Amino acid sequence: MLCRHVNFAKKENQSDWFLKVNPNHTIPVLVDQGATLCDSHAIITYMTNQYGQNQHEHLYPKNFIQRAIVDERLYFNNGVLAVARKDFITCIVWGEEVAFNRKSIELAHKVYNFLESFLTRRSYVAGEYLTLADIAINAHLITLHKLVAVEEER
Ligand SMILES: N[C@@H](CCC(=O)N[C@@H](CS)C(=O)NCC(=O)O)C(=O)O
Repeated sequence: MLCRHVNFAKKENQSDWFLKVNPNHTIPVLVDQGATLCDSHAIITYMTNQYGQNQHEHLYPKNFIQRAIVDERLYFNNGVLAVARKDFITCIVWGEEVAFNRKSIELAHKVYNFLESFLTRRSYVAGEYLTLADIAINAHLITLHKLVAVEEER
């Protein structure tokens, strides 16, 4: 496997070579078996299906309903959590002068309430085992937490 670092500081994701790979100029990107995947959720589910060993099956269960629950959380991560942390990325990572949007802060609290409702009943966001949903949500949560701190106790 060949890994290539994309230098955001030099806006390499806007360069000609990268735009040929992903016209949407986002990372991560995976090129495998002649196909290009430009979304982290598509990448991790594909990687687990294609290269995951049997002992890692719990990460993306084969059972249809359990898998649907993991998928639902992944869509939530992409469609809700990612939107809530957009201001953070724009301001901190891209250095743009944006005032944090009040609606994003409200959305962050809604996201935390939603996650809380899962985690009070279960140990992980999609059940009793660690799944791809926990890994994907954690990646967004650690940056959103910098904008709107998660309360340690309620
Ligand atoms: N839904 C995509 C979102 C990817 C995304 O927004 N990546 C950001 C970095 S965290 C990016 O590359 N932004 C650069 C840009 O939009 O130009 C995924 O999960 O892969």
